Amino acid sequence: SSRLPVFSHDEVTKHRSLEDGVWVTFKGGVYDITEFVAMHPGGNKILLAAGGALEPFWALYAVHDQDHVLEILSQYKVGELSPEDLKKQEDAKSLDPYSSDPERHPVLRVKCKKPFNAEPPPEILGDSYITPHVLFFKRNHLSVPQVDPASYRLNVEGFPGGALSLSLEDLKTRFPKHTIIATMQCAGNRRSEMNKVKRVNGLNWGITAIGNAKWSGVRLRDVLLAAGFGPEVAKWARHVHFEGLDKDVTGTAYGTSIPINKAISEEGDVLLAYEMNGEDIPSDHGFPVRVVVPGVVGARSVKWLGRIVISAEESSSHWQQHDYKGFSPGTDWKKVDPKSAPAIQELPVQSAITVPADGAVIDRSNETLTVKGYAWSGGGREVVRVDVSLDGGKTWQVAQLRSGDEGQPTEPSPPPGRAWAWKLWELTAPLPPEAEELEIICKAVDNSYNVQPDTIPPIWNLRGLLSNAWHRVKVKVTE
Ligand code: HEM
Ligand code: MTE
Ligand code: MO
Repeated sequence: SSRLPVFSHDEVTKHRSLEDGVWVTFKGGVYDITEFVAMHPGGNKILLAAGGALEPFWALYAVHDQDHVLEILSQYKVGELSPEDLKKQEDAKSLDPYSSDPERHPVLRVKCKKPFNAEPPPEILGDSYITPHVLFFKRNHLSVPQVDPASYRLNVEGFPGGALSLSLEDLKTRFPKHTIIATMQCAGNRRSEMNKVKRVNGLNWGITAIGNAKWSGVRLRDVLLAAGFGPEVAKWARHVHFEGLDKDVTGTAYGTSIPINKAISEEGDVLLAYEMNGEDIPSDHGFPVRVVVPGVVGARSVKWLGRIVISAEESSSHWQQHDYKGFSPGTDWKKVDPKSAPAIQELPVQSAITVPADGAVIDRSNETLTVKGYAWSGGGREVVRVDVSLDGGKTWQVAQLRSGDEGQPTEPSPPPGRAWAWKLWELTAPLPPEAEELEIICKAVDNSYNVQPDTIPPIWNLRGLLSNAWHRVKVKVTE
């Protein structure tokens, strides 16, 4: 049998660049991943492991703890690590950076433990207009930082007059408190449906990487004005960068940016929030201060906010420049050029069915069927209608929309262009006679008359983002 060569740790460390080749070790195997570097969904970070062990990095990014990742790695095996060096590596196993992450509710469906990513069951999400924080989806790229509220400082930088440093107390006392109800949706919500059409890379979110909360804090606009925003700064300022206090192995913080017009506009309602649903922001959602950019993809609502920088340029971070962009269905990992697409900001119109669940069985003795769900659109566009079909799209009925809990007073209509919150919807209709299986579909229309695409293939993209085709569930009807 053909035995692979044995390499020492010293030999492996010589291969740590694209010129000298990129080698890594994993569980005693040696891999030459030079060719894979450009195709890596996590970007250039992969080079951090060059010339050494993957384990400490994959402990931080446990998204790699999946069979398909190991399959990719196995294609690049070139040898074995010497047994002495393997033992040294095992002795040096690093501490778990996630040991201080908070407790989470057991009802959440966990997509990835480290970093923690989870979403609630659909039938529970659809039960409340305001999503309780324990049920609100959690999307963390890194471990949750422990922030001491007493020593917390928010640094606001990039202004000609110098930086502004604000304590939590400063934020709460020096600026007016502002509250909005806003829906937050991850760019990867409903990725699993795209994944079924053709494999995509990313957390396999169902339909509930979305939630609606009441956020209170100060307007970003007020803080920018206090830091020196005025006509002079407006001449060159184009973007506002946000940096979290969560840092990766290189000390790089989670970071991203939004356009200045959204940040500074009174109608933009961008918040530096210190409360979620009337309580201190929970640690998973950004304690003590997070950005809430309503109408915009969740990725821009930076949690554990440490730094704001006003700039002529977009953020240069991985999450602004490489991730969270949309591509053509024809673009694959070999062809993709991140510079060719703009960063996702406002999201397209979305809706999904939370009840009944796909595969549910309905008793024929029920004369009516109730279908429920959520609908939302980005950019402050209001959902004006949700159409529901019980027969795979042949006929349609209009669902009832609501902005509040069942039987409770509803929230007043938002001012034009500031519809940040979702609507819950419901349709009760006679159970179609005779049908043994129903294909239930929903689709929403916003006030720009934007509609959802009917199928996924024309919007499929390699990262599985912006998945907003008609939502379809199949149910069985039994005697
Ligand atoms: C994501 C493969 C090394 C950081 C991914 C994904 C794959 C992959 C397939 C997408 C997984 C999914 O979402 O389904 C690999 C292979 C590696 C490697 C084969 C080694 C040969 C590394 C290293 C780092 C890293 C060393 C960090 C230092 C990341 C990050 C993501 C990622 C940050 C994106 C996670 C997100 O969605 O935010 N990698 N990876 N990877 N990888 Fe790697
Ligand atoms: N902010 C920091 N600092 N770190 C993160 O990993 N994740 C972003 C955003 N803000 C993230 C962050 C992404 S991709 C989303 S979808 C939302 O937070 C999720 O917010 P939630 O966990 O409160 O639901
Ligand atoms: Mo996200």
